[in-house]
Amino acid sequence: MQDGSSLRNRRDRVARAWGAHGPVVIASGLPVPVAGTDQFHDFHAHAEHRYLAGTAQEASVLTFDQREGWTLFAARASLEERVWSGDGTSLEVLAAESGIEDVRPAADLGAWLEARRGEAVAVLGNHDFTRAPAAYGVPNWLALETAIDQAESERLSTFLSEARRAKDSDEIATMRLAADATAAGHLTAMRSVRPGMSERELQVEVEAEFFRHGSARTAYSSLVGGGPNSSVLHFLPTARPFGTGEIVLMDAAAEYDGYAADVTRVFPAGDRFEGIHRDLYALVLATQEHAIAKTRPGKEFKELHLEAATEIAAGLADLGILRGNPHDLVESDAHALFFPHGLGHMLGLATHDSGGCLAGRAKSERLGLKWLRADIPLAPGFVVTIEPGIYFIRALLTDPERRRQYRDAVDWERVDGLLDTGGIRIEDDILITEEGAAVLSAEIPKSIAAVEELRREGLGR
Ligand SMILES: [Mn+2]
Repeated sequence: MQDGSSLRNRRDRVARAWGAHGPVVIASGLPVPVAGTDQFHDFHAHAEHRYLAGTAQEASVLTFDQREGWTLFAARASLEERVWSGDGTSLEVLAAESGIEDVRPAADLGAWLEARRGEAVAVLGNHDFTRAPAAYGVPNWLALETAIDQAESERLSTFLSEARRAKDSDEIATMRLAADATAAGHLTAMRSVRPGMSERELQVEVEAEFFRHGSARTAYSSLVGGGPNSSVLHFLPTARPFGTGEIVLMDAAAEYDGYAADVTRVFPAGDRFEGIHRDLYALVLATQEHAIAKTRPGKEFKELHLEAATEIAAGLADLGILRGNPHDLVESDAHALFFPHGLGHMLGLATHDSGGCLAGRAKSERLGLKWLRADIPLAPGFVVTIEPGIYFIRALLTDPERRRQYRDAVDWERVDGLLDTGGIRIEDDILITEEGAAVLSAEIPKSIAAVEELRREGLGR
């Protein structure tokens, strides 16, 4: 999706934001071995390298020098690697993909550093570069006596995180493809689930559909929890079968060309949301839709979070689970016993993308705010998730200390009867536009009527 000219614009924009500085080295990262085997973990190029180079090669280094501009140093396959893994991407192809004219073999990086002897270098990307320079083609690292400017490295990295907040048109197009593949997976999974099917079997259905739609891997480990397992915020699927009358929480998304989607849906294993599940689902959905409607440039994400928390507190009070005024309940973090995480986070080259906190803002230690991953005024081009939830988490709700602290704010007898309820989260990916917001994952049904219709269809009723 990225083309060379838009990558050149991106690099120019970042170089201007950086201002005056010495040479910069931005490493992609080295393959990470699986200890005790001859295997490697799935390679993830560092987002700073991928963002600026537009490529995701192992052991690659992008450099910048204000006099000479950008150079990409790429690892060349050894004879053994060519036999077992193939020749790898040619320098010509890398030049075309990155829009960088000056692409050289990694073995030339030492000479580039030698030519800058005595200048302090900023190191960005994967810092394994300074621990294993030989693996990047620089065996004579110590002899080069390269001085690394830590403060400058941090300054440039911070600027880069800020530059990456607003996505350019290529990035948005790629994120739409990630959302489309994700939608295909969710639709298939929501149709195919049935009582007796296991969490693992549903994971297979959703992921297969991502891959059929052009995704090379999932954006994160797919989370699938049935029944009480849905109350675990990040539950990895097991062989446990879904029971009749249970709900399923599925938080799963495709990665496309390095860009993540991040979507959660909850649906019945049967064809209807029943009882408390129906009430809680309606409350989470209304909260999510109101939050999306208020999402626009200039809106403070933390404010959006606190408004959603207040709506959840009011709804839980209406259901007789919390007691008191919703504003007081949020002030005392009582709502966070049921909604402990943040309303959402930045999304992009990482699922929890960089740049979520405005410089100078400290993270709160309050239960209701400590897991909030974004504290920033929204601006056009940002992509965030909006994902309120309500959970019955035993670790929080059976803790004697919390029961004392929130003695009057919670109807504990009622909570005792609901401990196996599970959890509900509804999550979409939101692009901030000039006028407001666009929901990238809008194709995936979430109204009770639409979800139940899909379930009836799936069960052939
Ligand atoms: Mn998320």
